[in-house]
Amino acid sequence: MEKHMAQTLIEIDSRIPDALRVAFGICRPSCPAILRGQQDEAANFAAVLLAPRDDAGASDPMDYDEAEPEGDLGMMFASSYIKDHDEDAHFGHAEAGVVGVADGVGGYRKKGVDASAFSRAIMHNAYAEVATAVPGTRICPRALLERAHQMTAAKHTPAASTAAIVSLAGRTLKWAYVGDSGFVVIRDGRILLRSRPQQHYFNCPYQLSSNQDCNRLADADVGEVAAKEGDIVILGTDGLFDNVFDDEIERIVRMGTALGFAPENMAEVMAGFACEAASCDDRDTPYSSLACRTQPGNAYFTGGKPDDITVVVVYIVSCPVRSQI
Ligand SMILES: [Mn+2]
Repeated sequence: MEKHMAQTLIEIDSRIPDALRVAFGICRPSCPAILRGQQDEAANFAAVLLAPRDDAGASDPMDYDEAEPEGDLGMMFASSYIKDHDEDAHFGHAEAGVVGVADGVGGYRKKGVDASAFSRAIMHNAYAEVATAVPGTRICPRALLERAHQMTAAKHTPAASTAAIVSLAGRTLKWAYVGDSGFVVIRDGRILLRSRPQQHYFNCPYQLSSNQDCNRLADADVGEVAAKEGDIVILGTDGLFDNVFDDEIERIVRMGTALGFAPENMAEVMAGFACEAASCDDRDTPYSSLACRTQPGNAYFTGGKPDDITVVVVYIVSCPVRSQI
């Protein structure tokens, strides 16, 4: 079953490398300022790790003929969850090769409804389906999301939720999502592909609920891509993607990879960085950029969006790994 990581911000904060902090221009609000000498040291370290990639020697994709090894790939994953209103939910099952996130629509809170009810139930039901499936079953994210939605709606569960599920079926990554919970697939330090948020209008994502008039699975964005060993999938709610730009995600992943981060470290640092960005009021974020582009009167809006932040980090590995959170 999903496990809400009960880390405190201070715990996560202590594990964000100073080099990353310096490189991204964020300060540590809860700790003494880094001394100048240490800052220079951290900046130099960051410069080495975060140097722009030299693509001059990159191979032409059309020349790609590296022999792919036989056999299935596996996934290792870990999650980090930093609560705000505590309306996000997630699950994962390494043996089945599937992870998911959901984000309860906060508007229900104002109506006196438990805004986490649908997000938690749909992730619970998705996990229950996976856990009771015949071992070796290849999970179709769309079918799983549809089944979990049906089970959740059948009980007239209140509120609504966005959701995203990614699976590894053999050597293929598959996905399905509704709304602005999403994912990126990173290969060789670069985003290979990413989900595109589905919104009715600014800050109103597509959402699943028990109401038949709401969005349905027919609205889900689905797809698949051939996976490779070494690929990294970052699954997250909008608490991540509204506060962290794609190039920042790439740099954090490159730095974490260079430092030999396990998925746990990568998830914590990614979530911790998103949390700091969310609380800044003088940084550009994806949220502020979109607000500036689409909302009249917000031409100079800066800052992040405080929110629940869920990050699930998946490493694609050469052989199935039997572990789970
Ligand atoms: Mn959210």
